[in-house]
Amino acid sequence: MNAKLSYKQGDLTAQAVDAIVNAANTSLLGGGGVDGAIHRKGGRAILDDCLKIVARQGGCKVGEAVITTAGNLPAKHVIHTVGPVWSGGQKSEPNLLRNAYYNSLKLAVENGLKTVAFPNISTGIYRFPKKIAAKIAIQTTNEFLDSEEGQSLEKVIFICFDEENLLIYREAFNDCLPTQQSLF
Ligand code: AR6
Repeated sequence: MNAKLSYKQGDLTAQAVDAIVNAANTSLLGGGGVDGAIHRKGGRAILDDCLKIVARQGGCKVGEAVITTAGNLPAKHVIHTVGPVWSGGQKSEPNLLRNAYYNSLKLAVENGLKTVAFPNISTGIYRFPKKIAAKIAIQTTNEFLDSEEGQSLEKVIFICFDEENLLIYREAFNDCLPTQQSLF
């Protein structure tokens, strides 16, 4: 496991990082879950930026990502990505979830950001099985941090909100020591 990668239980909207990632929907106009919390606490400025993006490109496709201000939140930016709705696993859901993590990280790097916090995308209202989602999230992010294009990132953290995700991430991280420690 890359040493820049970590997890903790908490509220994504309270994280003072360069970017928090929103589990948005294709309309970019807000919704429930973590999306609702981000817009509620971040204020109107986030929606105004989203509306500009909608006018320009008509929303955000599943697996893609866009960036806005974070308004009143302690983070500097919000990266909005759209995870897939789980409908059995035969509709490219794993690939689309991978794309959501990858494109969010890529956008962070393109904007010169160093610290990023993710929620457990698609595992709430979109019903993606939490264990599979965690495996995809950790693997995609770990590979990105190890790759050439991820070198400028300093910290990526998964914010687990519900107890079930926290336990899943704890187990996954306990199984894989940070790469620096595993040398000994
Ligand atoms: N901080 C961190 N994680 C949170 C928070 C929070 N404040 N609140 C919820 N979660 P969900 P999805 C966790 O439903 O499944 C919206 O209506 C939650 O426990 O927010 O990708 C959008 O507009 C879960 O583990 O997102 C879309 O329509 C994780 O965030 C749709 O929901 C994701 O749950 C997206 O569904």
